Amino acid sequence: MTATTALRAHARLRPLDAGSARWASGFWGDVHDRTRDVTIPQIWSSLSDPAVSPGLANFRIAAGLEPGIHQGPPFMDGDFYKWLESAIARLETDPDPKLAARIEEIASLIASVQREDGYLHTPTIISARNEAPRQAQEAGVTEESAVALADRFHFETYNLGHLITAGVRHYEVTGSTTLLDAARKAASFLEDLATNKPVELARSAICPSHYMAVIELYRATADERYLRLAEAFVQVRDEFQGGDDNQDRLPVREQTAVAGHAVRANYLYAGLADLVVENGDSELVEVLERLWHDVIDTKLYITGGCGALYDGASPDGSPWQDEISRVHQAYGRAYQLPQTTAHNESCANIGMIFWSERMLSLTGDAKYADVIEQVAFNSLLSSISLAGSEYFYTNPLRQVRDLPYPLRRPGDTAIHPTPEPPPSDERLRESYLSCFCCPPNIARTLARFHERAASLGDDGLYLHLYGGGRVDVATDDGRALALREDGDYPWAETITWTVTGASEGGMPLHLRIPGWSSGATLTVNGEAVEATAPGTYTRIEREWREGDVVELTLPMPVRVLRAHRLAEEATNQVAVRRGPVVYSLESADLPDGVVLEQAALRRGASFTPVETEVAGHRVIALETEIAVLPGADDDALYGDLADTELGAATVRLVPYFAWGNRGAGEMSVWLPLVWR
Ligand code: FUB
Ligand code: ZN
Repeated sequence: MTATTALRAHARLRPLDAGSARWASGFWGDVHDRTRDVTIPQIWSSLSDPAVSPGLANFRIAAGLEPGIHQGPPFMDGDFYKWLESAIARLETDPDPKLAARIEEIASLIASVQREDGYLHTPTIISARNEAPRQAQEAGVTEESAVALADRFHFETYNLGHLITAGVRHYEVTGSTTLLDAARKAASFLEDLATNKPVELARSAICPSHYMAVIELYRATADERYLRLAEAFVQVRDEFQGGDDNQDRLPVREQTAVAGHAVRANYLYAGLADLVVENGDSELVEVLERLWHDVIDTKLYITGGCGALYDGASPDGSPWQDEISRVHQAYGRAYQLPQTTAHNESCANIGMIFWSERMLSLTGDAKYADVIEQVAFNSLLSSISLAGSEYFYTNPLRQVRDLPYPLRRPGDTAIHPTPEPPPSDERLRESYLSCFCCPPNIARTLARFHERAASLGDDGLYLHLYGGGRVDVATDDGRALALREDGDYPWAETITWTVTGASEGGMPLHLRIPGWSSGATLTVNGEAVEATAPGTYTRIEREWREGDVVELTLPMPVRVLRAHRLAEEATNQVAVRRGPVVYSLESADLPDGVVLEQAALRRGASFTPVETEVAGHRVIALETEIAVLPGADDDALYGDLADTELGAATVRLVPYFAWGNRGAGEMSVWLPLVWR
């Protein structure tokens, strides 16, 4: 297979489809299998069971197949399409005729609900079907749910965006045009808005999945209308004045700092990066690089989490009160990185992968792949249980007992209330969340995760992520290269690629030397090749022969990391990382009688990687001796320090992504450090 499309005029690197790059073994191979066998079916069992979720029922009611009213949040349609996208991805990697038939049936159901003008939003359509407008008129009240784009928090464009993406993927994978036709109609609806109702379009661009979507439609159809539509999205946005919560207080090109809802921000900038890959708008590239660095240099958690705040106000510190508005699930100030109350919505972390992979495609700069890896091994995987069937909405860096205030859970809003949130200190992953945006987002991201493994540039094959891949690529000039990756990354330091097929003429191979690494070594058929600096790609150019072996060793000493002086909540604390994996200490691994805040790492203590199981799943833990600090006698806000000796205990730190799989308990990524 070759790269997926001839478009992407300004891309340095082009993505590969599942026929060209796959996770086939090892760490990501296991995640792939789990996504296929557990996550995708588990989410379907929720969405298709009206006793659990209105996801499917809303479409059936909208189609007139059963009576009822719309239930769930207004973005439930979009979340249903995201599951569909994950199931379509599964068809691509692991064909399944029964699933293919079910997807086609669902596609027909969706298409049957769509209005002739392309609009599709089940709350409105159900309301119209139930004659709510007429009843409301008779009662003399306004029935908003029956009016398209009446309220920006109806999330119509978000829903249409995900419909378009699912339609494109369905077509690309199966050749069926059922959902693609619906996608085209949806794009026509958006086109009409751009022309005739630009304010409504700009106002309703919340969580703008449609920016990415119309570029995908452009790539699938090569129809320039959709590229023009993406450009119109930016233009109408820039003429509209909203607030920082939705990144529309300032025109995009004037933005210098990322603020507001982190999912919305990351989706917007990912969509703009997609646009730039097509139109080469160099001013926009600069804006995106500046904004990306604002996040990475000052706002990204060590786990790759995005969006520090449950709630805040923005712009920060403005002397003009009228200018300030509420933001939620949002990026905070530079270095404002609370731990227990870190919001870090799973969708936001995924959004950072989307944004970074597009920047990587645009520039070929390995720093973007570094961030994709950082998010992937930490905050992406933390958002799903090791079993693959429970999900987090928020991904904090610390979990403490007896928290005296509630942390709002997904769904605890006027739009979609959750009746009885569990205590904040028993935050555990759940199999169903009433605000269901994250689980199917996790599913589609993992089901398509092979797309981040490798890509093709004019100058050869680039391998970005390691963990059990297989690559088989060909270029238009007839050169081909196939590789099998073996190893136990991220647990083991050495990754081996064996050439399983090669054409005459060779194809340069570029291996990413991660930014976190130091002292990487590389051999080809046992002969040393110089590895380039961390944060670059090492290019290997030769005439490949079947059976050639490339071996990359990335030393993984355990690193003890500090935070910036302004990251106050991490003052005098450290975090532990080995390779790309960030570790955490859980109360389940503390001796009896020792509580989390008593645990301190020791400067100079050794950390021994040990193979262990967390909830029956193999991980590499780090064994170390900690200092046990004196505990507090009571819960007074302030008190004298106890005059006792430091204790000691041997504990195991577990990968952050594995925390919370052993029942309720405490956890922290950042820990105090004592000099012994
Ligand atoms: O926009 C859809 C979802 O709504 C987002 O992912 C969540 O953050 C919630 O605000
Ligand atoms: Zn979400």
